[in-house]
Amino acid sequence: MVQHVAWVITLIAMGAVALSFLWVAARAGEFAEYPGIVERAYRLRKVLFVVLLVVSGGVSVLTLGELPYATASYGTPHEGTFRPAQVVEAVGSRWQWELSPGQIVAGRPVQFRVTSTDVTHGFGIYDDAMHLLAQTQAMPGYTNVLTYTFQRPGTYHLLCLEYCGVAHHGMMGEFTVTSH
Ligand SMILES: [Cu+2]
Repeated sequence: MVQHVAWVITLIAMGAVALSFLWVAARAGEFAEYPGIVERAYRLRKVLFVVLLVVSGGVSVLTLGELPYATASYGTPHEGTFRPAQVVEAVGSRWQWELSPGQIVAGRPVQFRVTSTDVTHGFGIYDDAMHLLAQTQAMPGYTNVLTYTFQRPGTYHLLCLEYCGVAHHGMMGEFTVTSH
């Protein structure tokens, strides 16, 4: 039913677009009769183009300065603070998680390299209040990279987020994030 409605709306919209094209094509010659109107239209177009450039350029400069996601490294080489992310291998198997190394330091990005030895699992990282912090799929034959920076030391939990068999609900893990 919904698809039917969508199809009818699409047909009507396509018809409207086609009609407006025909209307413009039919009237294309008319405006040439008014002196100066074409030149004025071109001038307006130039002004609008410059406005568009200035606005889009400004918005780009203002919003693209910072990546909206965590970078894989900390600092930059020439700042002398470059420290690569902590790489942690995360392997899911029915019905447990294995992290190596199991020790993680707060304040530095962690690059989880997530895979599975059997079926697809959901690798979900939770804080001690059981708020989901980050997640990706653990798939056999693939390594999914998940980068996350733990801001506070403490105990964190892993839960499987994808049904993987009878003991799926018990597929939990735990790890500690230390301050240094
Ligand atoms: Cu599961």
